[in-house]
Amino acid sequence: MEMTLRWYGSKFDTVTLQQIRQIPGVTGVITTLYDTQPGELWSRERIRALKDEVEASGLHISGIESVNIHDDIKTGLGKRDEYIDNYIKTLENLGQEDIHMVCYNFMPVFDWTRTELARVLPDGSTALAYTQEAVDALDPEKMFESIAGDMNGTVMPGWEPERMARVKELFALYKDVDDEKLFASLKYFLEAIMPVCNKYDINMAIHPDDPAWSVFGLPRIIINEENILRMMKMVDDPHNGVTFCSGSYGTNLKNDLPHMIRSLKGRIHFAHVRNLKFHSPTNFEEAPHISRCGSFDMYEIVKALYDIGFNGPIRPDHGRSIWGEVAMPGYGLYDRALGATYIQGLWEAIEKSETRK
Ligand code: DNO
Repeated sequence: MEMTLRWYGSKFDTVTLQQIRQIPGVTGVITTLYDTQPGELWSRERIRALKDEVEASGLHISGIESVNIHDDIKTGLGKRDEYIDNYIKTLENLGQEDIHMVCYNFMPVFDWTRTELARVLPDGSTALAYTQEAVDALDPEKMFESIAGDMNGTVMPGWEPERMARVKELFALYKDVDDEKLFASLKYFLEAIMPVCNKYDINMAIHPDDPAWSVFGLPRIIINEENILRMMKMVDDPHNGVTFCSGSYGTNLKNDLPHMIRSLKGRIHFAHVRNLKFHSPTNFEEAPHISRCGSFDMYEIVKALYDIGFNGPIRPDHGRSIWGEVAMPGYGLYDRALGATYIQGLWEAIEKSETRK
């Protein structure tokens, strides 16, 4: 595995490449052209400029999170073929710049959903949190407004104000889209892009829906083992793989995370590792990474990744806000740096105990 950190680019991130470079063991960043819109073609020049900037700091680009998918592709409507062509050309440009992993998601309307961005924990730190009760009580059109005040002036991925201004229109687009239709759109998209992925050896890593169930009555398909295996079989190519995100699949306590990792051997191209603490099955917060602070056995998660020979990029996921840091919720420096060193500690211990047997 390679330890990485997500970075949104110098115009958007409160964390600098120089700071990331000083986190022990982190050698790469997972980044994006954050100001591009879904459906837009990424030029080779812009990709190269991003790459040059990252490399000048002594790091490298380990993958992209995300090249977002236009809603016409997800719904199968409108200009989907045009947007797929742009996606293919973007992948080609990434491949030519030697970038080989792309994370994306197929969630309708909302990307990941949290109902609180700054729940205060007993130690005074704050964390992102979710309660189903809050979602059920909310008019979906008010979702953005309800959390916007806690974004610390940042633009959060999937919650871009321009996108949220169109929320009503977006809901209307998905009116006739159910799980089957979404699966069919995903298949159509994957079949179209696999040739370019094969040509440039680009691993596509679909991100799970977070939380891993339907919100606001919208279809959600990347939620459990059965559905991911279905997705991988319907376009059976090793480049069609997943981002294993413990914090997203883990929202549903029925998902057995180490077991899922083992069943996805060879197809996990990217890993997000984070812990959650549950107060009830539908009320949880994003806890510090270490096992004793949350509900997951992080040793078992990392051990499963080790056992399947996972060798892709891995990153700590959302961190709490600690030590007074003001950053994009979930994406400050300090708690994620602690997460990165903790995961590496687990990995080293597992590796040594396995190889010295
Ligand atoms: C949230 C992230 C997601 C993820 C996208 C991938 O913090 O995990 O926004 O990056 O769903 O496309």
